[in-house]
Parts: sequence; structure tokens; C-alpha cells
Amino acid sequence: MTATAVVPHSDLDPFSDAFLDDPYDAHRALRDAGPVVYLDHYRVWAFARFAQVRAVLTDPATFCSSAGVGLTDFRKETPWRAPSLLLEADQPEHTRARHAITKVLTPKVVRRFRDTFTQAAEVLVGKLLDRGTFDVVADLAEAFPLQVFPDAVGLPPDGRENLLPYGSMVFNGFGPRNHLFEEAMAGGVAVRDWIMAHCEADALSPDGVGALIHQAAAEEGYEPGERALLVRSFLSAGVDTTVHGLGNAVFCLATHQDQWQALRADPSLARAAFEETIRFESPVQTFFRTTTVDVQIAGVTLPAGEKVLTFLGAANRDPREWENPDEFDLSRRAAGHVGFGAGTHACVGQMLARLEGEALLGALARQVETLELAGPPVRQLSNTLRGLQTLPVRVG
Ligand code: OVM
Repeated sequence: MTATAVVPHSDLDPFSDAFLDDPYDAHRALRDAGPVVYLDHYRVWAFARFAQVRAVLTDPATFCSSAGVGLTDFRKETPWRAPSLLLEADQPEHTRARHAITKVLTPKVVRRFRDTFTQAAEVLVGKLLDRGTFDVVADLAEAFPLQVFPDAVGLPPDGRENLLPYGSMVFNGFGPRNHLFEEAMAGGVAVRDWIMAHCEADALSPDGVGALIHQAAAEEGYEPGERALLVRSFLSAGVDTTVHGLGNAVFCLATHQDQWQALRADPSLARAAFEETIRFESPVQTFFRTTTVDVQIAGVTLPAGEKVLTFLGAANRDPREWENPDEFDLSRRAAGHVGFGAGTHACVGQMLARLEGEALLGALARQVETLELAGPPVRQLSNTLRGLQTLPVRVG
């Protein structure tokens, strides 16, 4: 029998507004339906349980990335931008790109940013404390990464407003051509042009991470155009993700006062709070892979050349893996979640992301006594990212 005959089918649309707005009941339904589910809507295979998501991500030879990690199959359709040398590549090309980047993102370089990030976070939180009420998304979760990350990369001060719209194009671009995809891409030519121009060596300050990438990539034998594409990965993956992670973290803390009190009592829990946020409200919800061969998984054979959808956010709340998965709990061991992916493609910037989280949540814990909602949070829907559009709070 063919796999489509034996695998449970679902008519859920994981890129519909309703699903994206509140995915958790649907995640449970997908996990409970079976280890692999066929999504009739998109004709793809879906994995929502932790064990299978992890298995897919850690077998890149079978579940490849070079056909794209969104719904678009690069073998059949032209992608909206040149494929990433890092994200949308397999061995050996991926290994080479990854090597050029890990040569730069050493523990030593990451340590260099610790003081800068911490100081910037303390100053920002101090200003917001003076204001009393503010929007966490615009004034904190966006403002902080939009300052420290482009500084670290070595971008000039002007034009940084292009980073978030570009992130929106990238992360909505992984989904189907629904209204979110179209809205993100509309009028994006100027945004793309700015991003591409600022991936070039002459646009980057000589002491930043971008310049180091150009250097490391040149040593690896990459041509100038390819070196710029490696910098593009930073500008694609480094901003929207952390914005959503930081916004989700403050949202979780403001809506779980016992956990906020625990963090205040012990600001050294800031890192744990960020990690638990990535598990509990995973900023990156989904990625696709493509089967390279007929593959046996959970007792069925999936054909070669098909898209499979991994639900990172659902895996991170799978009760088969986690105790009380729907509880936001700083004291749990959240390590091992797949919010940063897993295996060879696992987030290469995760140490920088954690540093941003630790700096910002640490500054809140040290300076703020009371943190409460000052209005209804509004969700920002994205084909890939989970996060908020606005989050009004009052601090004291
Ligand atoms: C890239 C890229 C873009 C988006 C996400 C990502 C989460 C990487 O262009 O390499 O990783």
C-alpha cells in the first residue's frame, strides 16, 4: 500500500490565520493523529511529535535542505531569492559555508559582545522604566536587537529600518503564497536592494562580524558574490528571530507572574527564562525538508522527492517528551528543545541570540519590580514566526 493510504490525513491548514493565531490545539491534534500525518491542503507530510521532528532534523542526507526549507520545491519552481549558501544547502556545500561562519562566531567573539549587549540592555530598560508604560514589541523587543545586532555586524546607522521588512519577506516566504506571503513581498524591491548592497564588504565597517565573514569566506575560497551571500544569512536570520524571541519572553513573564517573581528574585535565571521561552513559544515554528530517497519512518515508506513539514513548536510541547509541556517554568531543563533546530543545521547564531536574551531579561530582572499588561497584546501573524505585533505593559 502507498503511504498516503495508511497515514492519517488532516485538512488542517498550518498557514491559515486561525492556525497561526493559536496553534496549540491543532498541534495536539496533529501529534495525536500519528507520528506522521498527510496534509491534504498542501500535499506534504507533517511531523509534530518531538521524536520524529528530531529524527528528521538530524538526518540531513535523507531529509535535505537544498530543495528549500519552505513549501517551494527549488527543483520545480524558482525561489523568490537566490538560495542561501547555508540554510538551503546540503553537504558538502553546507559544511563549507558553516565552517566559514563558525570560524567567525567563536566563543571569544561572542564573549566580546557580552559587555556591549549588557550595557545597552541596562540603558534601554532604565529609559523605559522612566516612561512607565510602553510597547514591549517596538520599544524593547525590536529596539534592542535593532541596535546591538547591526552594530555587531558592522552596518551603517542609516537604513536599518529595512531589516525587519526583509525578515518578514524571508520568513513569510517559507510559506505558501497566501495573503501573508503576498503582503510581505509587496513593494519589497527597495528592501531587497538595500539588504544586498549592505552585504558587500565595502558597506560594512572593518571591525564588525560582517567584515570577518568576508575574510573567513575569502580564506575558504569563496568568490566576492558568495561572501556577500554568507553575510545575507546574518541579515536574514539574525533580527526577526530574536525580536520574536525577546517579545515572547516578556509576554510569557508578564502573563506568568510567579515566574516573573522567580526571575526578579534571581536575575541569574535570565538565561533559563530565555531558553524556556524558546521552548514554550518557539519563535521559529516550522521548517520544511525534502526526502532524497524512499524513507521508512514510523512504519511507513515516504516516497523520495517530497516535502515534509516539521513543527518545531509542536515538538517542544509534546507530552511524550516533556512533563507539563504547557506550563511555562523557568526551573525546568528546557535544553534539548528543537526551537533552534537540531543537527548540522542547528542555529549557528544561537549563542548570540542567547546573549541578547540574557542581557535583556537580566536587565529587566535587575531594574524592574512590577511588570503588568497595560492593554491587550496583538499577535503578528507570519508563515514561520510566532510573536507579537504590540504588547503594551506598565512597569514600576
Ligand atoms: C539564511 C537564513 C534565512 C532565514 C533563516 C535562517 C533560521 C537562515 O538566509 O541563511 O535560519
